[in-house]
Order: sequence, then C-alpha cells, then structure tokens
Amino acid sequence: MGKLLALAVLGIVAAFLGERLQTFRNKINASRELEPKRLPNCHLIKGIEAGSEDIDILPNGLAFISSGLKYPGMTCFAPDKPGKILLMDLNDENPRATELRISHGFDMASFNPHGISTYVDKDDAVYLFVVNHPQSKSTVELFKFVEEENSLVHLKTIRHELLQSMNDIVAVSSNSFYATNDHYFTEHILIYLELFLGLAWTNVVYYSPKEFREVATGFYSANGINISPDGKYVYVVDLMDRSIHVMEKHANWSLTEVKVLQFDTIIDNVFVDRYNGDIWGGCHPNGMKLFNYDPENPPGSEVLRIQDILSEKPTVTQVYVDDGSVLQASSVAAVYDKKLLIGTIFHRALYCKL
Ligand SMILES: [Ca+2]
Ligand SMILES: [Ca+2]
Repeated sequence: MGKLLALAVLGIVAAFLGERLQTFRNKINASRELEPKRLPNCHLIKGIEAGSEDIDILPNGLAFISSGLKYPGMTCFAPDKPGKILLMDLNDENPRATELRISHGFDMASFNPHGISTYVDKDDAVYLFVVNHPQSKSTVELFKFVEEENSLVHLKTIRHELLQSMNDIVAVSSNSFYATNDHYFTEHILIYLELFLGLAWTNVVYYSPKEFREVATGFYSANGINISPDGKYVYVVDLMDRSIHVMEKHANWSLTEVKVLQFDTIIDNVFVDRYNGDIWGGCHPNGMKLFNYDPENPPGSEVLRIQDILSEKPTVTQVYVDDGSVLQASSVAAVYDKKLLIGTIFHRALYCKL
C-alpha cells in the first residue's frame, strides 16, 4: 500500500512538473521561428557592443541609451566593465553615440544601468531616471542632464524594500515615477522557481518623496513601462504573459486596468511616440534562445508598432525581424522624425531611417 501511495504521489508530481514545463516552454515561445523582415536603410551603431537595453528620446531628438547591463542569468559581453549612458543626436545626418560623463562622487565602478526614463521640467531642465543594479541590488539613480557639458549630474539614489527587482521606470515629474519589479524573489533559485511555477506576483510601484506604494500587481513578470502623451494611461508590459496592460492613471496616482492586449511575441520595453501616441515594442521572438544563449543559434530581434491602443481594434504592425545574424535580443525600439533606434539587452544597437 505504501509503495502504491508513493508511486501515485510520484506520478502526480511528475505530471505537474511536465505540465509546468510545457506551459513554461509555450510562454517563452520555445519553438517559435520567424522569417527575417529587414528594413532597407539600417546600420549598426558604432561603439555599442555590450547592450543598449533601454532608450528614451527627448522632444528635441536627443536619445539616451543605457548600455552594459549585467543581469543574473543573462549573457553579458563585457562583464568586467561598468555600464554607461550614451547620447545620440537624431537631428544629425550621421548621428554618433557618445558616452555621457557622470559627475564626481557617483560610484561608476558598480554602475549597472537597466531601464531609463527622461523627464523635461517646466523650466526645460532635463532629468534622467536610471534603474541601477549595483552589487545585484536595485536602486533608482536620478541625474540632471547638462547638455553643454555632455554630462549627467547625480542628484540622488533611491533605495527601498519595494524596489526589490526593478526592471523599468517611467518618470511622472522631476522627482516621482512608476517602476516595475520583474521578479518577486531576489534569490536566483527562487526566481527560477517563480518563473517555472508561473507565479503572478510581480508589481508596479509608485514613488514620490512623500509616498512609496504598490499600485498594481498580479503580473508574471512586469517589465517595460511607459505613459501616453496626455499622461492619462500607463502601459505595463507583462513579459512572461506576452501582454501589455493599459492602466488608467488617477489623480491620486493609483492605476486601474482598462484592457489587456495579448501578443505572439515577448515584448520587453515599450516606447511611446509623443507625437501620435504609437507604442513601439522591442521584442524577443524566442525566449528559449534568450535564456539559453548559443552563439551558433542566437536569439533574434523583433519590433512591433501598436497604433490606436485604446480603440476596439488596435493596429499591430511587425516592423522588423532579424534571426540574430544582425541584431540579437532586441529589448527596445524608439522613434524620432522617421528614424528608428533598436536596442538590445547585451548585443549591439541598430539605427534605421524609416
Ligand atoms: Ca524605459
Ligand atoms: Ca526591460
């Protein structure tokens, strides 16, 4: 009887694990292959070899690029070098990426930038919010951009227990933001378990100097976050669910869900075109290739444009696809004046004229 019971329990556990594994493989598009769909006027950006995970562009065409992310379980081509913030002027005929100097006193050695967001204040002062992972922790670094000096002045570091595993951020004033946590746990083994079991425990938090609180939860892995040009809606990507959640923003900064859009591909960060409200997503066509990096069969890249997201039938256009032979692991796509920048978690970055 004891043996029968043990066998039954084993059978149930095996069936459960098998089902979880299959669900996980489906979620990450483990067997998805796409035909390349390249754009005619593109080139790789000189000087970006170790990632360009997130990009934000000012109304005047200056693009900020976070580069050099070291993320647990993810490939990194420059593990010993600190990360950096690059600047590109998209008004130039042949824009170049240059590294921004960061003011003295900031710990550059442990700089590990991830999601970023810019904010232009009423006095035209430009602030850059950066998700940082010094010593594998999560902080937000707030900088002021000084264009004449090509530099960032570090204003403050924000640490909080609600920022346990930050991924992306969207500024809503010069000192407040929404941010996503992409995992509930912080220990590696528990992170894998969380993903494998499909626990929807990650969240969005709101920060201002006066308050810090969770404003949305129930995401498998909250990732990219951005805001509509009129400031009424916040877009939250659930990477493991392959979805974008459209959230209405209220006067007290709370968020309520308006709708959820499902996609075939795994969206990472989202950029919002401030002129027409279009949403651009940097996507991972096949998550298995991303998590199990093989240089012989690298992860590809995919870019989606989503128009009229609030309408009954948003238009979703696949703008770019690559099998990884040009660009690997795209995480962001950002546009300005018919120019497209595609950034990646750990690989290069592409500049295209549309
Ligand atoms: Ca961002
Ligand atoms: Ca991200």
